[in-house]
Amino acid sequence: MKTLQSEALFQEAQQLIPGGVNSPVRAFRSVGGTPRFIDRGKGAFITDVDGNRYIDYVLSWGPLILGHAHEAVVQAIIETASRGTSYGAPTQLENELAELVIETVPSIDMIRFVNSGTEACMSALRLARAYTKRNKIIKFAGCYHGHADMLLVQAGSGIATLGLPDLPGVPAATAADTLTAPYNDLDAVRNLFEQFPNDIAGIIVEPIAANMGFVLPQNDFLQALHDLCKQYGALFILDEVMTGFRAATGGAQALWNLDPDITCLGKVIGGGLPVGAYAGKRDIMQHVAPAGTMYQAGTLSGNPLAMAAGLATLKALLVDGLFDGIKKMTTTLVQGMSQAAQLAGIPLQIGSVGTMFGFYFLKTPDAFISDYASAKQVADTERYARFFHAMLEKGVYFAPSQFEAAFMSSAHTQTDIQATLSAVQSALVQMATH
Ligand code: KE4
Repeated sequence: MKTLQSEALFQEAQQLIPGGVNSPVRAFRSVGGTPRFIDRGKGAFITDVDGNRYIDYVLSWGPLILGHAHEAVVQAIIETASRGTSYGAPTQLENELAELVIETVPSIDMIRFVNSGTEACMSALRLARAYTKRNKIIKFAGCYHGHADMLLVQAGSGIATLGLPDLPGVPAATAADTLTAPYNDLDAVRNLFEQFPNDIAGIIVEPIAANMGFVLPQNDFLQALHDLCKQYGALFILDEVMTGFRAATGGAQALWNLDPDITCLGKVIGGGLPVGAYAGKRDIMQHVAPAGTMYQAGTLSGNPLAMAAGLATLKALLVDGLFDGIKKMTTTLVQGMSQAAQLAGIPLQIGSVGTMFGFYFLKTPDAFISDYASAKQVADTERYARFFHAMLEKGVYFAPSQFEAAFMSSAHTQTDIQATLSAVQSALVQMATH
């Protein structure tokens, strides 16, 4: 596969931008090789600057649930931009997207738009602290909620991928208010509440731990967390930046009948443009300035282009049957990959929820990954790296990290799934034999 253009651009980029990328996980550090510089995308495909074409299961890390350059999304951006790109003043588009999200996600009464998932989670925690007048928060090792100081403690995603040390640049005092527990370990959370019965403002959790790979909550873990929050007067914050409109149209909370106090959103609600949001119960959200006194602001928050892209995406996604079609495609691919691994005798832990999925190569066949410690211990990252490159060579683009999830779009077809599965089969056979 020719990669001369990507190599040249990567060389240049490394002189200009730290690590040559504007977000660490893009740098291929954990899988090796040269990151592909993408020239364009259409539907399920991306094409790099050397003309190599790939079936894309990263989809910009989740946002592009309709695939690349979807007609309705592109048209919405063009039309909106032709009237102006930003005003720093309210627009009707913000009301429309707010209304659509509130209608679709069961627990939400009010919403505030920001520009990223990081901003959404950071603001949600400030709100929980303002509302409860408490300082401590609980997060889970291996979960990632963006790069705000207090959320980098034992975080997942790029930190897990690169095996970075905890916290350069984060003051110890800040980290001290962030308590961590293993995902799926309710006793550890109970102990933290017993240790700090009146100090915990909230728990923030990914309903599917998809920044340490793909770990599902076990035995009512999430509802039990919410019950503990109620018992101790803390807020239950669901980080649905990734799972929102992906696990189900109403998010994981709709699927599993959860009723969080605050929900963080991002990715899909921006349709590929920068949008995040924190949202929740009216009496809590009314604490946010200028309605209340908890301050959060943003020059480009609610930006018309981003609102238009998000609206076009959600309107198309919510058409009857579309989401279920993507979900079926996801299930077909996951079942096929599981069968291919069994046939090749390669231990694989694979799962999906709605339109998102993830898989681990396991060092031992009987291992089961249920939290960050087991993910780091038994995930075969070497094998993942080999698989990643074998698939890249065959024109299939998965995440350049074992500790990330994968995503499906409405643009992927049965033909694409079959092509992916034949690439998976031959890659796994190749790997099993040497
Ligand atoms: P952003 O600030 O990157 O928009 O969102 C942060 C965030 C918050 N919560 C969850 C559950 C997330 O998955 C993310 C961001 N996800 C990563 C991929 N796992 C973004 C990719 C990257 O960092 O380049």
